[in-house]
Amino acid sequence: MTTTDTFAVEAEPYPFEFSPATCALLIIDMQRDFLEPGGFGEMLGNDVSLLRRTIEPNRKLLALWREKGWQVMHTREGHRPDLGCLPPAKKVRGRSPTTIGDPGPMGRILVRGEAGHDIIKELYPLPTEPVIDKPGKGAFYQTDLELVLKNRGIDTLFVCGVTTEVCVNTTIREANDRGFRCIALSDCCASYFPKFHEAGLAMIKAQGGIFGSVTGSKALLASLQAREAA
Ligand code: C5J
Repeated sequence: MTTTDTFAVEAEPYPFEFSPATCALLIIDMQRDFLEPGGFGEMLGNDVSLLRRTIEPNRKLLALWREKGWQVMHTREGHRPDLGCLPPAKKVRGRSPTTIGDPGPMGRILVRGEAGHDIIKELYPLPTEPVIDKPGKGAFYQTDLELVLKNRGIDTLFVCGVTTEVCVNTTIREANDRGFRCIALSDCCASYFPKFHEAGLAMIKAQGGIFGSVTGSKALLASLQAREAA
């Protein structure tokens, strides 16, 4: 297969066509503080194993994308060390004694440069893969993601990461409004709340795919292998 080929993968609500030349794998916020035991997510009482289930399917997809030479991008949610990009309204959400910017188990919480803010080692970006540092939930808000995608000729996003109902959903909505075609990989996304994961996916694909499509990594890998074997 070449990058100028077009492909179709079984998806909901209907098969999803894409061209490798104009698609990117966008991996959202697979950060240590959200996923690792002993991180901020666990400190808040969340079961991080619900998120860790996505590591292996993400790893397989990332390996395939890299092998093919297709485009990969990563995001991280976090703030400048001086917290200049942290709105007071975001800082106080949760009314927790420990909030963004405070010392946490892996350094200052959601602060750029701190250990917990970094991406987990299993999915660590290569130097050639753009990492978008975002202060908000959506990856387009106050970042140069749109510019980077347009400069690379990308019109289609395969979206993975955490959490399904927050940063993944927000990013897909933002992308759709900006004219990008999006497909979420169900087993490569997760939430601390399984029912929110299901609802997050259901919202994307409802009403004829109102702002995106949904498939699983196995279906995607199978369709690429079948195509290769043909
Ligand atoms: C993300 C969050 N990445 N849930 N953040 O979804 O606060």
